[in-house]
Amino acid sequence: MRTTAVAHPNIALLKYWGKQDAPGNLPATPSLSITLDSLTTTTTVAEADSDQFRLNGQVAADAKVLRTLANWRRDHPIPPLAISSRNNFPTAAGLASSASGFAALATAVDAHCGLGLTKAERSELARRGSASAARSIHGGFVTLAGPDWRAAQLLPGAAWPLRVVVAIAATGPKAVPSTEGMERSRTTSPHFDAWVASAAPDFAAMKQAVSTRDFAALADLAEASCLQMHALMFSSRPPLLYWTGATVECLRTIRELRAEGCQVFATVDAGPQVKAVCEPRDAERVEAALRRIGGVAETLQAGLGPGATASIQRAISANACCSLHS
Ligand code: 2P0
Repeated sequence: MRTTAVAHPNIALLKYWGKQDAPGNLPATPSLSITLDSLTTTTTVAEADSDQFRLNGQVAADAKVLRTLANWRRDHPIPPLAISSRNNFPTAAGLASSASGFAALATAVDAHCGLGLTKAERSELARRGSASAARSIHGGFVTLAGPDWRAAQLLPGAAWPLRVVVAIAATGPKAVPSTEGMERSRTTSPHFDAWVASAAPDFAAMKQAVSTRDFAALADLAEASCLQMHALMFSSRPPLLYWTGATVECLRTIRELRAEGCQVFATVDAGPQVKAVCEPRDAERVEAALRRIGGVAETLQAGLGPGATASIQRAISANACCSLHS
């Protein structure tokens, strides 16, 4: 028996950067994200003699995956697993591959081992692997906030079908992984307490902007959260600078487009990629403008996508199998 799960990355519009000084991989701040559609992580699990992990076809000694499985086994009966995971987009380059990765893994393990988890419980499992992964359990607009730190859907994607244009400025893995970077910011940036203090009112305002489909308010709040997070990164010691020159050019171009009347705003995560969130009618114009920027290797577009799902394949004979969808 094998189980395959599919999950999509999410892009935070209100950012999570920094953890609580407590067990459970709990964020220090609430966050709000959109789950994408065309970027996909597909993860298959099957029982094995010992845990094995392959990423994009290569054996990978991923300590975070093995540590997370050990953490899950404290609460759930999970046998040794052979795990094979594939991304159809660059891994570990600020495109949220750990979010879709741990959401797919939690979903595959839940279905494969018959754990019978609710979505909220699956979100908690995913969060223990990577906090942003808690949000990829759900589709559309998603919140992750205390006190339980289990993600919830705020609005389905179909209710406000925004588009996301991604400008890829570099495809290599990032210099400082997110977990290490956010711990550096928490312990060294003089602005960390101000970041945490502003999160609750910004979260309430952004929930309101999404609920009322107020694009201008969402744009202002999302750009402020993004730039405040990068200010936190710049002010860490040693500083975290994930941007390239192309990142800055994309940000400037998106500002100009907005000034010309395009319904678009920018957000950047722990990498150089720029995500332009826009109304569908402006997506082609935004993509064409970003593609012209020197240093932008490629652009891609996504819509808002669904949450993570799994299907179980039971072998009946060498040539046939049946699928059960959950
Ligand atoms: C986010 N990021 O809210 C923010 C914005 C990157 C920038 O969540 O330590 O891989 O595994 O919980 O979830 C990236 O951090 O970190 C992230 P861990 P994660 O999407």
